[in-house]
Amino acid sequence: MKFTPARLAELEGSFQILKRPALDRPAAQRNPAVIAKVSEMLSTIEKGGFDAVLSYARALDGFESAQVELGSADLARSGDALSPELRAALELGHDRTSAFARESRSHLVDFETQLAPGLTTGVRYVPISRVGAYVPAGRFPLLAGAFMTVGVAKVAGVPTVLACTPPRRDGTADPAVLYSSHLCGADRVYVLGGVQALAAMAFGLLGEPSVDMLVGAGNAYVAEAKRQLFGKVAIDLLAGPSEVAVIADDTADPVTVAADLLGQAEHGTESPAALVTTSRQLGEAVVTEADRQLETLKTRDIAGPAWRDYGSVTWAKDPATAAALMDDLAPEHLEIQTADDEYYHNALRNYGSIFLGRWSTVAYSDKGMAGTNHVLPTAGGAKHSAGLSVSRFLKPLTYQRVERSATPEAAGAVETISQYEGMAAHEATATIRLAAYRNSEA
Ligand code: HSO
Ligand code: ZN
Repeated sequence: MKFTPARLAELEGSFQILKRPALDRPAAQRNPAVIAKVSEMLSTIEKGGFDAVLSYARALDGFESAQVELGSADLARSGDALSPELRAALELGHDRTSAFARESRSHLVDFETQLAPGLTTGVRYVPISRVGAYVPAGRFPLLAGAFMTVGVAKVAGVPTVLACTPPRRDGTADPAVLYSSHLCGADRVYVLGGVQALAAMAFGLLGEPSVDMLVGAGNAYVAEAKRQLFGKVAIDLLAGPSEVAVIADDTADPVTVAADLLGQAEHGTESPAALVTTSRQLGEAVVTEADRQLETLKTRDIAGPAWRDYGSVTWAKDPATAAALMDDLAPEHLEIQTADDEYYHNALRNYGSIFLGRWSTVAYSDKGMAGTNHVLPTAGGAKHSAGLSVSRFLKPLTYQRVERSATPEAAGAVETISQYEGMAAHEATATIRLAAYRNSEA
């Protein structure tokens, strides 16, 4: 998350950077070594099939003879290993994300319209048939991951949803990840990680036909594999390091703002966190407070370098400048903690998901409690894309029904256009209909 120099030049004199990131390199830069490694792995797996998948699993995950494919009975049993509190929390997250997805689904309504006499056109929403979800469990097992991908796909009506999640050191998957996949109705779950998992789903190496779409976040290798498989399959988006940004004014609490910035900085040492504030005093207090909180934070080895290298605090002279700066950053997550949150809600256009008011925090969405999806565009992708949602799993398929009465106008225009283009065969399809129209009764 970096301001673009042109935008900064435009706003010159209206802002001041109070804390600058230590590194200038964008966190989401693609790494040539990763690109080359992924490309080699994909072609090896495409040629070598499931054996190649297993040998990568062994080499990269130290995977031994654990069970790769889990059926619904194994998944259902995974809940037994969890505390009742954790089960209840996961059930709540699943209930809320599926309720939000169902409500979103209900607003995507098939329609039909008559554009001219005898010309009816319309849309039918049809789910993608086969989806493969990657449920990451790298440094942290992200337990709500399946809700956002598997669960939302199921609400969209996707008939077959496969999920892959990486093995732990002992070759088994995290039982809480499995339980959340079970709650979502995953059809099958495979204990497979990284590039080999995505390749196995995309090339149809799991005793199943290949999937039509790959979804879900992961590390740089996972993102690169999705990028290289795009075209063969659809993908949701290419997620880089998770990001957070906050707009706060003098009414905000520096302890809360600092905690929320560190909250996402914890994802990785390259996770950006940006504060834009109309109060210098608040900005300075957050810098002090973040350092203080880092002293005792258990994950300070990750959040500390992230905040040092990719953390920023910028003072803006007024709300309009703050909004312009933030729209330029286009952050994945955006919190608003001000006296007039709705001003920003109305003014801003570029963000993955917005959290309005001091009681809203990104972690609520991260863990499924807000119902919204946590698979969101990063690295400025919010300028052109929104996050994952039920609509992404539905194809708005169009249809048209043309009757005799619509023929003269449509066919005449098609003849004229086709003649100009030199497309004689196209022209003929209209001409024969025009002749049939003239020879038939109304
Ligand atoms: N912030 C991540 C999702 C997540 N964080 C889940 C914690 N758990 C991407 O939106
Ligand atoms: Zn998070």
